[in-house]
Amino acid sequence: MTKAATDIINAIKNSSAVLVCGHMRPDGDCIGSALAMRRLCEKLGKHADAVSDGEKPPAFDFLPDYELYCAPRRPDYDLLIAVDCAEEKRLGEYRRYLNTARTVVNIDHHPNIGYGNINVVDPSASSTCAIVFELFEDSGYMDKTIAEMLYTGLSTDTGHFMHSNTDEKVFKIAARLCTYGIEVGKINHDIYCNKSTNRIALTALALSGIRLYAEGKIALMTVMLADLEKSGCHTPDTEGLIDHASSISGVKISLCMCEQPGNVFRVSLRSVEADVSAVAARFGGGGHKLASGCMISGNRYDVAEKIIKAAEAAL
Ligand SMILES: [Mn+2]
Repeated sequence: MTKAATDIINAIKNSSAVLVCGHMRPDGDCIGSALAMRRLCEKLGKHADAVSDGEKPPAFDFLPDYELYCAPRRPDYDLLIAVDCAEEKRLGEYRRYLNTARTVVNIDHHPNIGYGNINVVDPSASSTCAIVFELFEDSGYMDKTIAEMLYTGLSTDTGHFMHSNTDEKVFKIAARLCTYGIEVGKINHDIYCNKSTNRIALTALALSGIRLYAEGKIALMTVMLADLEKSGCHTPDTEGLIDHASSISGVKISLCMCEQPGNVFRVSLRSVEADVSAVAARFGGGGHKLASGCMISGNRYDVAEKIIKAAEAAL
C-alpha cells in the first residue's frame, strides 16, 4: 500500500465515527466510492455513514447499502472522508464537518485544491472509484461487494467505457475488479436498464423539445418543472438525459437546462472537444473540460440565449 493508503487507514482506525461525504446531486462515481469507503470503515470496526446533500438518484437503488446512503445516524463525526468533491462547497450542508472533524480526508479525480489533512487527488484518474480501488486493492479489505460499488463508478464516469478517459488503465482496473467475482453483465444491466416508466416519459418530453443551433453543432434540451410534474419525476431523474442530446450526429456541445424553483435553471454542458468547464465558469459553475455545469437565473428564453451564445464562442 502507498503511504496515503496507510495514512487513511490509520485515520479511520483512530476515529470513533466516520462521515463519508460525496457531492451534491450524486452520480454513480460519487455514490460508488462513498459506499465503498463506508464499507471499508465498517470492516475496520468503525461506525460510518455515507451521505450527499440533497436527494439521492433512484437510478442507483440496486447498489448494496443504497438504503443507508443519505441517512446519517450520528449527530457528530470526528473523521470526514470527502469523495469526488472538487471544492468544499460541493459538500453542501455537510461542509460544516470540515471545521468540527478532527481529520479530513479528500479523495478526488477533479482539479481539487486539496482541502483535506490527507489529500489523494489525481485529475488523470478516470474516476474516484478507480483511485479508491488502487489505494486499497492490497489492503486486504477488498471484497466482492466493494468491487461492485467501485465498478459502478468506473463504468458511469467513463460513460460505460465510451469517453476519452477510457484507457488501458481503466480496463486493467475493470479486469482486477472482475477477479472479485462481480457479475459485470448484471451490474451493467442494473446501471443502464433500470429506468422507471416515469423516467421514460420524461425522456420522451425532453427529446421532443431538443433544438439544434450553430448549424447542428449545439444541441439544447430543456426540462421544465411542468415536465417533471407531467411525467411524475423528480430532479434526480434528469441525470443523464443530456446524453441523448450528445448522441446526435454532428453535435459538438450539448446543453441541458433544468428549471429549478425560483426562476433559475441548472445547466449541464457536455462536449466532445471544446472546453465547456470554461463556459460554465463564466456563469459561476465548473467541472471537467468535457462535462460541466452551472446555474443561471432568468426565464427559459433568456437563459437559453445566454448559454447558447457562450457555447457558440467555445466551439
Ligand atoms: Mn467522478
